[in-house]
Amino acid sequence: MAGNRTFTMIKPGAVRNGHIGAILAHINKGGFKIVAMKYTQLSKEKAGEFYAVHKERPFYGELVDFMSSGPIIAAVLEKANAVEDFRTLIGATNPAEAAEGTVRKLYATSIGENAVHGSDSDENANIEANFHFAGTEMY
Ligand code: FUP
Repeated sequence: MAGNRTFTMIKPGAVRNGHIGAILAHINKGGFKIVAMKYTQLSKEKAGEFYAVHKERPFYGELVDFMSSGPIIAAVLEKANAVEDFRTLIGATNPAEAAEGTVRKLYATSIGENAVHGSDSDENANIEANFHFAGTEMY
């Protein structure tokens, strides 16, 4: 059975470009309830840990530098079929390939600076939510 929670980050580029409010409104209009949220900045070490699965990829260093370059919004979202529906809402990893009206099509500037993160499985949603939030911070 598909889970009902996913984890997202509004990445430093979208925060710098003033898109926090528009992206949160888009998420709410998409039917997601915010069950946890914080405005925070990842250290290089924490960003490296979060993206450890990409350690061997050529873009890993740039990804870690970018994700620790400024504040982010981290949030846990709730909706039926949350992981899949949120990935539909945000669009393809590369904004050039993202569907019209998706968050990445509207607010991302490149594949590396692609506005938002969305978990890719229920298992990772749970791991990522717990990476950023204590159980008592999720409502
Ligand atoms: P997604 O699940 O859509 O966030 O995409 P991935 O897990 O494949 O990639 C994670 C992050 O790595 C992306 F958000 C941006 C970065 N990335 C690149 O910079 N270049 C690439 O070719 C692929 C990913």
